Amino acid sequence: MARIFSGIQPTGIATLGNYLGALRNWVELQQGEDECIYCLVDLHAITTFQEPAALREQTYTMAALLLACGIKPERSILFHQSAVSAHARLGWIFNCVARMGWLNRMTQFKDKAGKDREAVSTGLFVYPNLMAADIHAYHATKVPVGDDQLQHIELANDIAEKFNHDFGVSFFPRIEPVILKETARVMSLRDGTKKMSKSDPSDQSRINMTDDADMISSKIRKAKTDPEPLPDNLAALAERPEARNLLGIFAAVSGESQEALLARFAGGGFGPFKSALAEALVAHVEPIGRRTREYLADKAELDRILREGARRAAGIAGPIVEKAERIVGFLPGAA
Ligand code: AQP
Repeated sequence: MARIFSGIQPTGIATLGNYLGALRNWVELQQGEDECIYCLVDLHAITTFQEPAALREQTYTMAALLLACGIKPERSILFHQSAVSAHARLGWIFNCVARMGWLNRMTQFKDKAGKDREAVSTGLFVYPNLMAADIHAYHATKVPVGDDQLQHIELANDIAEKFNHDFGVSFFPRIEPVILKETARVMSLRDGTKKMSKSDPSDQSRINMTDDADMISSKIRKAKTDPEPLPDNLAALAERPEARNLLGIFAAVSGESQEALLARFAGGGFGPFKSALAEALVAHVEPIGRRTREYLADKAELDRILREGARRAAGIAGPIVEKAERIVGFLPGAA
């Protein structure tokens, strides 16, 4: 049995991108024999400013959404990161192991900081060290990720290797990224070259997993496309990112292949295609939104689930991080 770790930032409402790229795979992984640990990474969330009341609400909503997607708390460990101090403790040790040069190469930092590198938080820069700590604190060896996260997994392995080498131990194992068959990269509805993001300033750029039927239909109707009719083959979509994105979404939520969908809609404009897509999306997303609202109506139960998850998570990570602290040379603290 291996241990799987994955996290999501409570920086907004999970989008269709988060769902197709991560959450539905998390649910599937629960069916296997590996132990699954799923974390609401609120420490990561504050690397960009979060209004405190909003952060609290977003954390509850994300917990409710994961449950609504099918995460079973009796099967998987579900908790919020700040509740388990092992993450921050190991994150600090890793800040002292990772090298500036390594972090300078991280493309996600470059993307998120943009031209304003001097003004972003130092937390955003060391984000990958904390991500490495999240995984290594559990000796997790499998991490389901999208292709955008592969560089961070490589860095987590470099950090573990340097730690092991510097202290003459073989304490942290190698991590294998789990690339799931259809780790779809879902793009913005406004710009097919930009990833769909829960913190994009434009709500029209994304489908939130809590959007109702009218909202989903309206966003798809207004989604950017081009004036050409739909072609009869995939190769012809190479230079049409918005059309390719909508087709990818349609295939992912309907279970039909992209080729079969093109065969059905080739030669026509986007009108009928978008109506059928909206219908498929509503059938998929609306029940999840409804269940999310049901879970959200009982915050005491969400608190109970998260507290129990944190207790189990701390039971695994606590002893591992304590051992790392002894390896580093820290004296034991309070029992
Ligand atoms: N558009 C996407 N398509 C496919 N997968 C995606 N993921 C995110 N966006 C897409 C996957 O969702 C998981 C959790 O992501 P995260 O919350 O840790 O951070 P992120 O990747 O930065 O996601 P967002 O939505 O863009 O958040 P913000 O706006 O806060 O930065 C990851 O496995 C990710 O691959």
